Amino acid sequence: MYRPSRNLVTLGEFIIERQADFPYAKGELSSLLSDISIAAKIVNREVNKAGLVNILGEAGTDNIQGESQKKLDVFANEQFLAALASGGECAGVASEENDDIILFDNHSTVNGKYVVCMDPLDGSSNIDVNVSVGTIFSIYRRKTKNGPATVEDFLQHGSDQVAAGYIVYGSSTMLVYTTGNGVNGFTLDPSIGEFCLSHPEMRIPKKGNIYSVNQGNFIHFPEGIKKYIKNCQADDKANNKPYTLRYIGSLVSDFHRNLIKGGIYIYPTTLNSPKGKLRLIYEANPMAMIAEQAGGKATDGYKDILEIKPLDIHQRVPLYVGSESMVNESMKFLHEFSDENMQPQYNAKSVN
Ligand code: P6P
Repeated sequence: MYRPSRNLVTLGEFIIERQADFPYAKGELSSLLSDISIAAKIVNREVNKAGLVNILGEAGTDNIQGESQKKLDVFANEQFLAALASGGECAGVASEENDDIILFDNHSTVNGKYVVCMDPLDGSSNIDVNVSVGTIFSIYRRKTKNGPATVEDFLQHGSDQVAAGYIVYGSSTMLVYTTGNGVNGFTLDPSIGEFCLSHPEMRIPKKGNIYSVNQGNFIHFPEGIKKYIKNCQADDKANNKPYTLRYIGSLVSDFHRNLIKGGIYIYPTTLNSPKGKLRLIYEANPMAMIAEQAGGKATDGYKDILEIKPLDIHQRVPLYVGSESMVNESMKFLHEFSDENMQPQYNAKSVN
């Protein structure tokens, strides 16, 4: 009986291996995940030379090959849309870069079984200062059966996601995803151009000592979050405090570090973001699915993110995500010290 001698498992091999988790799937989800990984490799190549591109000319000008240069987030969006359109499994995309849903009208994709919500390049303002950025994606089976997808296909509860993941373009490039059977991380090996399994069965520590929040907004935070942050800073060695503040302004990177080390990421309501800043369907929901699948928790401060019914594809929500005990502790402070009226109300009138 042949036994492979190498212990390297590529993303493609892993997806095929795990296909058995989906008894009725005929490989469509596997193929869709592979389409995303191809676009990720192309985006990675451009992100890694972004500085060079800036030297060669500003976005909007022509590069030495005479191609018009695009802002990297527009470029990233185009790569993922192209890969998903040609892959044939995806009927449409809701993207941070597009006001409305993008429907693929070539025959194979109009009947594609899935739709994708994505933030093609989250944290892109960090590109010019060489700080890690990321792509976030969320996959649903369509609710509509034939013909073009409709916006209802994209406004499903996060608990209905069939897969969620992110790519972090950092010191190394990693793809982390879940299909509801745990979380696995793959590191891109540029020498072979493959994502290779490097972090099998990722679990977030129940407790951590890292909190990630933009303290510049402190005076506009709910009273309970002000008190929670002060509690994180307390001189309380018995409870491993003061915690460490780590916030780099890139959700994917802050989330990824906290997933590995334990910690909490908070973007609460603020004066400038009364509904929170993060977007429900292509930032909060995928991160919430990953967090829960890794043993963590994700809420809007009151309600599980995955239980919120989206009303608009660009709807914002407050986000508390990470180690379960830290999310619970932050919510205890929020409920005890904040005005109940601060609780997010989800109605069609104002969602953004
Ligand atoms: P602020 C990036 O724009 C982003 O959506 C997240 O990646 C990041 O965590 C957050 O916004 C940063 O927002 O207001 O702290 O600059």
